[in-house]
This record gives sequence, structure tokens and C-alpha cells, in this order.
Amino acid sequence: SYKTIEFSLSDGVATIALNRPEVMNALDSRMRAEIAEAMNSLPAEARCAVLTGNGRAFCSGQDLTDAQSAIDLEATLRNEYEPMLWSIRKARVPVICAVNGVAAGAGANLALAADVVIATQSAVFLQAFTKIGLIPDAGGTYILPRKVGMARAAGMMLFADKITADQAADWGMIWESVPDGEFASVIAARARHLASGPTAAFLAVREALAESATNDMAAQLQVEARLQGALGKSHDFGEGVQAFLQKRAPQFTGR
Ligand code: T3D
Repeated sequence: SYKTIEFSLSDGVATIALNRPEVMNALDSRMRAEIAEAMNSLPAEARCAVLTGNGRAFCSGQDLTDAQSAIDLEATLRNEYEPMLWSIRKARVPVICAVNGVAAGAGANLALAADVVIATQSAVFLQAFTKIGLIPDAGGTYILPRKVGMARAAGMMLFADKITADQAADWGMIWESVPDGEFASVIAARARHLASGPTAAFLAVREALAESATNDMAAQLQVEARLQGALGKSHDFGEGVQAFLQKRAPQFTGR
């Protein structure tokens, strides 16, 4: 059973809550493995996953009590961070990161790996790495410039300023910043929306956006044709069109 995360499942929504609140949910080896394990073994009933943190932080990044200079950082990234990140990028359901408090270092980039990031208004994002003499890792140098542009990515990385949730939303780093008092209900509603939606279409959105990061338009048109070709044969497309014509709410099954 899990020691560093809490897993729960309710109404098609799998929630993975980082659970080392005394260290602001710092990532140790076990937590990296448990996040990957939970994401890779989502139960069949799950149609959306929510990644969040228990306590006042989302995640403070690498556990600095484990990160001595003698540690082989390259091996840690390859063997532990990469599988954790891929477990999110390749999850078989859409993933919401519910950033309930500070997201620092690898914790910030873990959040940005999700399909959608929603932060509570008092949360901050911090590329803390250069404060301790490192570069942003956990995918940050790939994903951050694609979300906010080179100038803002470089500033965040060089100065390690705390970026508020509102600023992050204005910059397009996250989807939305939500007043603290409404955060839980907004996350529940967004998760319910994804859990009752056309899962295959959501995953195709992820795939198309990922490919778009490196494709030219000609290649991307091919990606769209291939993915749309498959979705055109799906149950949920047939249901979506029927429901529209019959002026009723669609009953998507995720297939
Ligand atoms: O290993 C590799 O492969 C390298 C990978 C590196 C990836 C990285 O993530 S590098 C970046 C690591 N993270 C940081 O540098 C952030 C460190 N933390 C902070 O800057 C601050 O704690 C926060 C901005 C996150 C929050 O500040 P604040 O003032 O709200 O809380 P605090 O008092 O600093 O922290 C509360 C406790 O959590 C405190 O413990 P204490 O004093 O109550 O016993 C603090 O030491 C502990 N804590 C916070 N972050 C970490 C941590 N303990 C271990 N590791 C942490 N990252």
C-alpha cells in the first residue's frame, strides 16, 4: 500500500494526493515511484485523474534532505523522474493537476505535465532550481517555454521569482486560478466533466497538442486526419451527434 500518496476513487474520478505535508510534499524516491504506480494502474472505472497535495503545499520539489552532491542526479532523473513524468503524459485518462498551494522546483514541473492545471489563487509557482545551482528539470525546459514563451521561461528560471496563480493564468502557464473558497468545488466540477466525457477524444487532444510542439503544419494536418479518422468510428462521436440532433445531453461512455 502507498506510504507517500493517498489514492481514492469516486464517481469515475481517481484522486492522487501527495501526502508528506510536513515537508511540503517534497518528492523522495518512494513518492516518485508511487505516483508512477498509481497513474499506471488506474482502475478501469477511472475516467479522469486528479493530482493534488495534502496540507498547505502542492509539492516543494526534490526532497533536499536526500539530494546531497554525492548523489547521481543524472541517474535519479533517468530512473525515477522520467517514469513519473511519463506516467502522467501517457495516463489512460485525462489528468487535472489541482495545485492547492506552492509548487516549487520539480513540483512546479510535475504540475505542468498534467493535461490541465488549475490552481487555488493563493498558490505560487517557483522554478527554484538555480537557487541551489541546478537547471530546471522534470521537463521544465521543454514545457515551460512552450506554455509561457522564452522570455518568461528564462526570467522564471534565472530569477526563481514566485509567480502567483493569477499571473500564471494570465501568462497561459495554467488554465485557471480559482478563489481559495471555491477551489474544491471547481476541481470537483471540472473532474466530473472530464470523467463523464469522451475519453478517447480527450486523449487525442493530448496527443495532437504534444505532436504540435514539434510538427510543421503539413505534419500536423496528417496527425489531425489520423486521430479524427479513429474518433469518427467511436461510440462517443455517434452519441454526441445523436444527442445534439435530439436536443438532449450526451451519454458518453469513453469509447
Ligand atoms: O535529485 C535530483 O535529481 C535533482 C532534482 C532536482 C529537482 C528539484 O526539485 S530542485 C528544487 C528543490 N526545491 C526547492 O529548492 C524548494 C525548497 N523549498 C522552498 O523553497 C520553500 O520551502 C517553499 C517555497 C516550497 C515553501 O516555503 P514556506 O516558507 O511556505 O515553507 P518552509 O518553512 O520553507 O517549509 C516548511 C517545511 O518543509 C520546512 O521544514 P521544517 O523547518 O518545518 O522542519 C522545510 O524545510 C520543508 N521543506 C520545504 N521544501 C523542502 C522541504 N524539505 C525537504 N525538501 C524540500 N524540497
